[in-house]
Amino acid sequence: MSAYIVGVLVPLLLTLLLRNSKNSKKRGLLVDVGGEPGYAIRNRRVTSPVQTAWEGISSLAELFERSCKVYRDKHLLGTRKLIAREIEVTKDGRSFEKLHLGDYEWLTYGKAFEVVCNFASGLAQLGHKREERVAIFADTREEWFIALQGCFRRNVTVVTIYASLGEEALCHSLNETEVATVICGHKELKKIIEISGQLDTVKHVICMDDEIPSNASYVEQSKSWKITSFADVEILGRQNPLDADLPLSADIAVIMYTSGSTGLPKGVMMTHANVLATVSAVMTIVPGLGSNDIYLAYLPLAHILELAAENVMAAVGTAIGYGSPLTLTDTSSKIKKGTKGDASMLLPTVMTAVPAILDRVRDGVLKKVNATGGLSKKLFHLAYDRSLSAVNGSWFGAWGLERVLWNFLVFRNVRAVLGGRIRFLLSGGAPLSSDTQRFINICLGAPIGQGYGLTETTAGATFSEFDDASVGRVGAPLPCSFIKLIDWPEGGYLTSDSPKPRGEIVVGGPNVTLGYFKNEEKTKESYKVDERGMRWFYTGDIGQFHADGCLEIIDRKKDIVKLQHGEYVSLGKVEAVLQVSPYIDNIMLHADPFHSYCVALVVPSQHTVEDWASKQGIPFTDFADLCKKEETKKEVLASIQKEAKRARLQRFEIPAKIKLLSELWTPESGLVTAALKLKRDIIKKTFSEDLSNLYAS
Ligand SMILES: *[C@@H]1O[C@H](CO)[C@@H](O)[C@H](O)[C@H]1NC(C)=O
Ligand SMILES: *[C@@H]1O[C@H](CO)[C@@H](O)[C@H](O)[C@H]1NC(C)=O
Ligand SMILES: *[C@@H]1O[C@H](CO)[C@@H](O)[C@H](O)[C@H]1NC(C)=O
Ligand SMILES: *[C@@H]1O[C@H](CO)[C@@H](O)[C@H](O)[C@H]1NC(C)=O
Ligand SMILES: *[C@@H]1O[C@H](CO)[C@@H](O)[C@H](O)[C@H]1NC(C)=O
Ligand SMILES: CC(=O)N[C@H]1CO[C@H](CO)[C@@H](O)[C@@H]1O
Repeated sequence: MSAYIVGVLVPLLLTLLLRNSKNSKKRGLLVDVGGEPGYAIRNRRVTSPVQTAWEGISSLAELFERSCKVYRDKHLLGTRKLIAREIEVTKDGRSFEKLHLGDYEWLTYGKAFEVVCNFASGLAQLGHKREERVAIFADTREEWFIALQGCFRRNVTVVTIYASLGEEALCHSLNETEVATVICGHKELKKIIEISGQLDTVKHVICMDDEIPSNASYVEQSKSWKITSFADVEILGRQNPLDADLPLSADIAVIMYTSGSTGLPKGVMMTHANVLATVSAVMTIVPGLGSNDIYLAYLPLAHILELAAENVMAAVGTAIGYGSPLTLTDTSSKIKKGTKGDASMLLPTVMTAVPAILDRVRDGVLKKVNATGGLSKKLFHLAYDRSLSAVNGSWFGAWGLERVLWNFLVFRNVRAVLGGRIRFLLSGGAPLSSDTQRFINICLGAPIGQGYGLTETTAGATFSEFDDASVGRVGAPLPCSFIKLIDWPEGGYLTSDSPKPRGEIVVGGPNVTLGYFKNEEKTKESYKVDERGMRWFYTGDIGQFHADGCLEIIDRKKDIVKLQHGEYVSLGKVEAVLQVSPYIDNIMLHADPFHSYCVALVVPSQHTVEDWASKQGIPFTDFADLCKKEETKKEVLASIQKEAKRARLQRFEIPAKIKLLSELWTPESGLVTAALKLKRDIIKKTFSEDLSNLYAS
């Protein structure tokens, strides 16, 4: 009880004594640029976009070599030792794989450089010619990074493919880039073997795992593929070393296939200069980033956010420990009960995250707090509300002491979930809701750098600075980018809008990629070079600039639908609002010009709905059964209406009818991208019948 009293009194006193100072520093400045007229902003620290932060370094291969010399004996790559793999069978007969993982085993920068050189030599000795392309198709792991750097040392272009991409997209990307060598894990090799009949250019496969699928010999005979283990390639290279064959800055480093929301994926061509510019810029986002930091790597490396982040870490001497989304925390689904998750083993100081993951962290914490009830629940909410009003002004404001107190009393336990040492989070891939951003700020006691960028801009376009305590914005332009807004009159967004200029976001600078591989037409649609020689990428996103030069994403051209009576509905905006409801795990709003109202497909949160049903005494056999019940639909709809009201949505923006779906939307199901963004067209197709029923009923 005394902690409770201290918790109330001390903050009150502190508030009386100290005041927050509101931060209004200019983060981005107006800049005069060429090309289409618009409203352009640059980073306040540079007058022209940065190309490299290191003198004389112009490619990722050179950067890596430099780093390995400078940080020789520091840890670079860490992987957990597998102690045991167990199958756990639940009461209802379903079985789950559980892993017992040990401590991290590390490669130093010096040792990693040797391994990379060996791999590079081994790749050449296998017979892979340097003008041929390599594809890396695997989950995020140490070998992925080594293979990437190995290819760079031989000026070999790497094709990256999301591990969760469907068969058709996989075939398409391997075929289009005429890949000669595929580097993959055991699991992915099975997929590759299945589609081997359609792959005519593949000659070598390098398997990261020592176990090779049993019918691999089939493709070795029928397709005369050569399958070699990663370890053997390294040995081959060690015994037959070759000189490096370093690329130039304008050479293509990566062709990244993005899991587009529609149609077949497009390969974005990135030069070494592109990625280097992003790395040079993003490095400045995390204050003091260096060899005392530890980075937990678990997002897909085939995603530009993670690829750029790991290259940043390796450039400044940070240690990279590998994990996976399913083994992240002690309670993650693949972690054996009673053993440690990746975060509590690694004790990272820096992490990247996508909003969907942060939303889950938030929901998980709230659920746990709610379940404890009583005093600790009250204390949590008191601490949270106090911190919320304090943090609202400035992150480094005068409430530092109070924060220490709350951290000690309440949030310490929350922080422990991610190891307790996180000092910075990088978030990107999709807009983060303000609620979640605040929640993570407060509970983890760490700032979030929220970034905006696309594969086409090599991730880096804008990033919020560590001392920016605002929410819902994506920060000022990175030092490697200019950001310009241009009018989009059809959508009603103009750069002359007051008080904030609005328009389509166009990104310019050395980080803007070359375009889409073998797709001149699509490249011409979205990329333009202006009369001053600067490349610009047209994002299709709608943004507005705040007075301090920070960008806020407010819409997406494609996602705005005009209803029957002429009102515009922004699907993304409404979904973000409704997503906050505890009843909703995922939601897709649907609108079309033939109706005057919207409808929605909803995957309810199983836990919340089942809890509610139990309390109401509603009988059900399973979740699917519950989703079919009229009462459930009513309850979820009521919650939707509540959130809509809170966010002051217009009546036509609120879904009039909903359909509850009991199956989760995962990247594996193909309904969302690896970054967990909705694939609207595919969801629409999959549930077309449900949608027409919604409009019909
Ligand atoms: C790197 O490879 C590309 C494609 O094969 C080639 O055009 C380029 O000249 C190479 N760069 C160097 C420095 O050899
Ligand atoms: C692979 O590409 C070739 C041309 O490069 C094309 O003729 C063939 O149809 C493609 N195959 C598949 C399965 O996409
Ligand atoms: C490889 O084995 C799996 C099952 O063991 C089988 O389903 C598949 O058809 C086999 N593939 C080939 C190409 O033989
Ligand atoms: C928390 O628990 C209370 C009852 O103890 C319940 O009414 C409420 O909906 C719960 N909130 C969340 C977010 O789970
Ligand atoms: C935070 O500040 C804004 C204005 O700066 C204000 O509108 C909002 O109510 C504040 N929120 C809290 C929780 O104090
Ligand atoms: C590779 C690339 O696009 N390089 C361009 C980067 O931007 C500068 C101007 O900012 C151009 O001169 C380069 O050609």
